[in-house]
Amino acid sequence: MDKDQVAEVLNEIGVLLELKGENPFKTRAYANAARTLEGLTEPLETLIAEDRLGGIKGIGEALQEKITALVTTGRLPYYEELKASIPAGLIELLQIPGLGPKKIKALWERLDVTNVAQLEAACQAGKVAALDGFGDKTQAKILEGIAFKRQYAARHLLSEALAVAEPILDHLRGHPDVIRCSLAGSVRRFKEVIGDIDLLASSAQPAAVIDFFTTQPGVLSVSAKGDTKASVILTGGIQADLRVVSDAEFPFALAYFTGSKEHNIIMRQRAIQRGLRLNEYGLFRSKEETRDPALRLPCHSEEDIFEELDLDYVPPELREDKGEFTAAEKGRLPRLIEWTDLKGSLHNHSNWSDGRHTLPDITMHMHELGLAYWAITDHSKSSYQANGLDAARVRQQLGELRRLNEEIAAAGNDFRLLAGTEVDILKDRLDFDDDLLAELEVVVASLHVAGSDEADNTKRLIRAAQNPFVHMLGHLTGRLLLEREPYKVNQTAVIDACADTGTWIELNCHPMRFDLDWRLWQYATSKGVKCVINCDAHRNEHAGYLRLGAGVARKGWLTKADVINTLPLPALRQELARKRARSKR
Ligand code: DGT
Ligand code: CA
Ligand code: CA
Ligand code: ZN
Repeated sequence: MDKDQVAEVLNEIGVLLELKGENPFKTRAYANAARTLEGLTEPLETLIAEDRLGGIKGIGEALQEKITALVTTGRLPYYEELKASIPAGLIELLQIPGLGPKKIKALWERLDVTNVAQLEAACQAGKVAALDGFGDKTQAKILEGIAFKRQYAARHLLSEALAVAEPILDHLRGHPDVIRCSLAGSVRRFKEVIGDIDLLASSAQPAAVIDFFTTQPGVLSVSAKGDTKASVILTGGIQADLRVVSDAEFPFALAYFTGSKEHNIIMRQRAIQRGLRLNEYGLFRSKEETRDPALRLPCHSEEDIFEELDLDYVPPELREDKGEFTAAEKGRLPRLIEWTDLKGSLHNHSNWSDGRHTLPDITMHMHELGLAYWAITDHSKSSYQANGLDAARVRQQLGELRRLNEEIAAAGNDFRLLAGTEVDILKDRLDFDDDLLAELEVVVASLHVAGSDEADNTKRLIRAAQNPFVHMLGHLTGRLLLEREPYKVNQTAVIDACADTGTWIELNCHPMRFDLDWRLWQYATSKGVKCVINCDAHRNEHAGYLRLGAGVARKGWLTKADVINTLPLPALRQELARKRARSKR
């Protein structure tokens, strides 16, 4: 264990002792020792090796023994026994704002409360207010704290995190004391669902930057604030952490706090293999843990760190220990797609089904965005709750789209609407006949009402892929992140069927979907399956999902060549014709 981890254990021991009602001097000694350790400039390993722990003020014999055990073995039986002697739920109560060890001890002893649920029930029954030293006000505050905790402990959509983090990042960038700053953590890695937001800045005036951060608009409350780091809760209940480091440390801290943990572990091992040490403070010419600037290799960017470890630069999205090291060693990392490579979206809705905007509105908006094409794929008739179109209305819409395209062409513009459908995959057939599908330029097939049987769902999707008029499968698993589990389906079997039939698979970039999942794209492309990054837009604003979708596609190792809607219109039309031509042969 390093000293921060040891300090954390000591702090926790202090709290546990307080919960047990130990005398305050003893409990405070642990908290003090923890603080002392955090302030040390030398690694604990060195102090122990040279037998100098005892020379540090406030660290007596008993503490020396415990610290040594933690550093050398990573374990401390005393701590483990202490922890086991207290209900786990009590420790969790400590995270509720306004509840300290003393109050928790009283609740435990007098009301037999040992977890959040029991505490909530006791508050609602008015039992907490009746206790000596509590009262109505405290009880109300505890209930508020429980609600708050529940909200921010949750996980959040990437899109929501970006929406609150990016403005703050922009403000930080504009602050005169900020030299460099960046997102870090899972948000920088573009995980579809995130725990908290991590921000990193470099500055010679960290305290000023921290003050600025904690007073940003959108900060609901400040959970922790020190000289170089702070945690706040933002609108929507998302926690954000900012760390401020020196500019020399910035690249190392950025690499460290970007993670993932799994990726970091391999990076650290590679450093050790080269007789170096890598941590959040630097890459050091040292065989043991250190943060001594004199031993630090001069890396000015993350690129330099990777180079020192004989690796090509690994983009943040790929830092999941899913093959990036093998590829980066051999110079075989893919050149990832950029969102500006995308020329349009092939799965979108209009007010003809459940979309918001009219066809002329959509035309104007997407043309103005600089896109080359936009497919209208409204729902088919079985999706009656989404106002799905029957065959007659599809043909009527087709006429309207032709007329709009003629207008666009007459005005000398190259932008085009593409006529399509999102046809429902029913139990034993598609919602439209092949004759109608053959009249449409773009056909997306989606399973909207799945059954509970995996084999059956899989069979339905495979049959859809086998239809020569179906270009692509939409949102393959139907998942809604943080809301609805994917339906049961053998995804690799469906991918194999798409490979066999020349069917594309959508990466639906609605922020609750990102379906097909990024973890499966390496498999899909290895089979030769192409991706289509689709907005599934129901409003014009949803065109912005393309940027998110491209980020998630990068996470799936996708290149421009893997993605159909990077093609300009003439080439796209050729590709759209390919599967149909193949079935005629
Ligand atoms: P999240 O917030 O749950 O979505 O995921 P992350 O990856 O943002 O995780 P977080 O916020 O706990 O920490 C940010 C990064 O800091 C993480 O990706 C890697 C680094 N990190 C944090 N704790 C550790 C650790 O104990 N060991 C290592 N190697 N890295 C860590
Ligand atoms: Ca995080
Ligand atoms: Ca964090
Ligand atoms: Zn749709």
